[in-house]
Amino acid sequence: MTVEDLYPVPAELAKSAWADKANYEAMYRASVEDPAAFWGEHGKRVDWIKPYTQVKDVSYDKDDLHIRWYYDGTLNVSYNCIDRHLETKGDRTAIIWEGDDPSDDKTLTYRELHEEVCKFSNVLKAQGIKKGDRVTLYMPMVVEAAVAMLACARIGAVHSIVFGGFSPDALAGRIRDCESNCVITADEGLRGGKTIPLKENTDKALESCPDCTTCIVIRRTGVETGWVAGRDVWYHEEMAKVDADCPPEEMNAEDPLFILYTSGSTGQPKGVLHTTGGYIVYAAMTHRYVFDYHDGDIYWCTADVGWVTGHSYIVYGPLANGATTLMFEGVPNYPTVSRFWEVCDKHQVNIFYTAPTAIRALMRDGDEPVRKTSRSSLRLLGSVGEPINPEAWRWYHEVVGDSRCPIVDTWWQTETGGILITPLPGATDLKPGSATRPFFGIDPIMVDNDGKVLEGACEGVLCIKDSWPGQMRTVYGDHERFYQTYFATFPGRYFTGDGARRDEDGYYWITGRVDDVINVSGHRMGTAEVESALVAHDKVSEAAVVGYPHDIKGQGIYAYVTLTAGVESTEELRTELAKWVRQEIGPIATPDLIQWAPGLPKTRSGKIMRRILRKVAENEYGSLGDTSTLADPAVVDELIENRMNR
Ligand code: 6R9
Repeated sequence: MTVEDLYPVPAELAKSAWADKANYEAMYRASVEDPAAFWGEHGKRVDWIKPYTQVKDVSYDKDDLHIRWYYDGTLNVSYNCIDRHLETKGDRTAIIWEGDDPSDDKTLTYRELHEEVCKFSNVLKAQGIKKGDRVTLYMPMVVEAAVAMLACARIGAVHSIVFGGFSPDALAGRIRDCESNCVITADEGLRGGKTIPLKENTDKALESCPDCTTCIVIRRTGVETGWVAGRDVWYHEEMAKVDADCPPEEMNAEDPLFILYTSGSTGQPKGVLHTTGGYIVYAAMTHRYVFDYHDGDIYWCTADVGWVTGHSYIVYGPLANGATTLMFEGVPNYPTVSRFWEVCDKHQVNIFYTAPTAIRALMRDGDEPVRKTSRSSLRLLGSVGEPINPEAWRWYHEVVGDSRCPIVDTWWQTETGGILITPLPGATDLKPGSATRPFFGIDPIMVDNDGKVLEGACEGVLCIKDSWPGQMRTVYGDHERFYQTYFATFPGRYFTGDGARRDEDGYYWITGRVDDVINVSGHRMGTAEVESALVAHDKVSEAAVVGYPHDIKGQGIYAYVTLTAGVESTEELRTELAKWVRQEIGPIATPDLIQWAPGLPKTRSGKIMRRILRKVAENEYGSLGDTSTLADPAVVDELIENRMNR
């Protein structure tokens, strides 16, 4: 590590930040030495109806797996995100909404947000939605998405957001898995000037969801849509019928707040379940410290509310802190590639949080589209979703941040609820490409494949030793799968699925997934999901999917396809299969490269050797390693001969 590679904390920032180096060290030590005392204290960041007397009760044992925080306390998340700010910040902007079209924007104060949320809570109640019911949201990035989330939280319903890019089938599967009785959607979504037929997709999905009997529709573009009488209602019509009086429901700290489906290495997506008390404490505290949020700051996270980043760092964390949070409907390159920076100038954004894939894409267009904007309001930059390569980090730092703004590279997962490894801007010297150090209460441990704990500088699999309040509580409806996925591999620890390197300064460098999960533009995709979509096509007999390095997306999707006997391998079929996967799962799962593979490399026991497929996809077939256990080694030569990524 050369000296130039260290970006020290700016002295001014160390003075004004919530934590400087000494604070971080002292608080971190306290947090891991006595977690119950530490979190007992910080639980007071939120308002409780009945204060907790118990802080932590956790066991990772197979027969007794349970995670409980603040479990005898009661509270309401919507109250914490809205009502408690009304007295001092009622007229402060809670949400700045920036539409897809630059001329389309609006703001909501905390008081206005309160009124909307109370009214929509009453709409939900009028539709028969009760505490504990699961409500699916399939929505564009409109203010109503945040309103719907908070209204669910207010009445104790459990929301499950399905990203608007998912297909009708994917939506239906998620509605059925959590037995949701209500879906909230919009006529259409609007992104980058293109429409997304959300209501039409919902109609298709609901054909196979007989128990989902209510569909609330937001009018976004005004297009004509299908209508099922008795099931479909307009958001604006129902809102006109209710009053704005809706006291928040008293929830136990361990009552469910939301379910969010995410991809794993095997089978169907998992419904990650988060609960109320620990989640909101953790989201609020990480938002405050990681983004060094101070009253009055304008904060913008460019994620979609369909992903966990949108949950914790557009809606719950910022609003719990009384922040001004910006919601953006559009995309980075519409109408021009300067859009992000123009929005920063227009709304005087101070803190900007985005994904490496966006940075890499914008970097390709050069410095000028960035330089021509001011960005002088920016103070801090953030990155999330995948490892940020040092080249993109430096460009983000020098060009976007004018070498003035620290970058917080935040590592975390849907399962973790909030950020676990990250710099704190006033406390952590930065190294481009490293997520740096653990947040308070997080005790990372590195293990080798045999579960042996590694000390000092090392490379291995990243596990977390103890629990933290924002941790997921179960896989919805499948507690056994929760155990198997996260606690069976290295008993007694949370297994993250990520590989990492720890350097001599104790900094973590996340190297990527060690399981069959790939990360495409920061979106998690299980290779098994894409494979099962492919084999569902009648011309496909077998498929194997791997990731390969992609300049913009981080990883691209590379599919090896064995066709059914007698089917001809044509270019048309290639296009047809790509389209098929798009339809089955959604655009984010579209294979980038499809290679016809008359045979796949298998062991004698019939297991596909993915290691080989990855190497060929990476165009690194010179280092295939041991192929002697293959049933038919000749398959490999054929694969290399016809490789797609040259
Ligand atoms: C928040 C989110 C989780 C996976 C995670 C890891 C990758 C996320 C990262 C990162 C390196 C970072 N990941 N942030 N890798 N550096 N700063 O993205 O959640 O969609 O569940 O994805 O994303 O591989 O395991 P999720």
